[in-house]
Amino acid sequence: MVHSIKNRDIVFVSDMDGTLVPSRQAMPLHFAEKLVKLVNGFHFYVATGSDLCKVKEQIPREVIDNISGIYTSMGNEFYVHGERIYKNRITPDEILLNDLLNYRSDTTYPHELYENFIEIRSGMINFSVLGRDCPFEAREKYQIWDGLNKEREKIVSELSVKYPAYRFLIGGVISIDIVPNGFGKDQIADKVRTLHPHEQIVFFGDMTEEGGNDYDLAQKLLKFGNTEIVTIRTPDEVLTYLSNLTGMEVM
Ligand code: M1P
Repeated sequence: MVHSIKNRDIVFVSDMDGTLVPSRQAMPLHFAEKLVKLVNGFHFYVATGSDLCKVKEQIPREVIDNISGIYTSMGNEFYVHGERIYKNRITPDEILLNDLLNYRSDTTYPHELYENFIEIRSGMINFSVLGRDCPFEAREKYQIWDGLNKEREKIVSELSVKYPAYRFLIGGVISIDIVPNGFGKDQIADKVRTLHPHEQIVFFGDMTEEGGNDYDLAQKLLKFGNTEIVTIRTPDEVLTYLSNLTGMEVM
């Protein structure tokens, strides 16, 4: 059984927040067990805007140890079984950082704000007007408010015009991922295609539409060809897809 799966020559690449787990939540153990069974014999990579610290909070060790690798911080770091293979560095633009401070002080969001609102990661910045150190209830409250008031969309469209050398992307539910051109998730397409020049690549992502932080990666993979993009609405859809493909009943 495992032998026939290995011969299928498919490589999976999957976003994390909103795709394998609801944003910033931990993967339940029963989900992790099913995922490990379903991807046994395949190459499976995680491609996330988040950093390793958050990945470890959300993805059980059993999954991390059994998949091919994890691209974190939009592909600016790469880990295999927890060991770092490379890391990119950038020097954040001071004027841009100042603009982010102004968006934070000028927000019309009517509730409490929290700390850690500019998180500088390898090769990228994550900006959240609300602040990353918020409790889950505040995250939900901001998500609803932002859905009505479009604060993140407005920031993205203004900053995209002012800083054409950067990409501003909505990934999760409270923040914006910011990368200099060339340091975005699309770099993961180059890396995975180089590692697997002939295999079919299947990409799972929830933000594959234009403006979402999976879009550039999806488009680059499509450009290389021999790729399927699977837009995910809930993590169970990943298991259903894998289950249908492998013929394994694990639901
Ligand atoms: O992958 C994109 C982002 O997903 C989450 O965003 P939020 O906190 O806005 O829901 C986080 O994991 C964030 O770190 C990540 O960049």
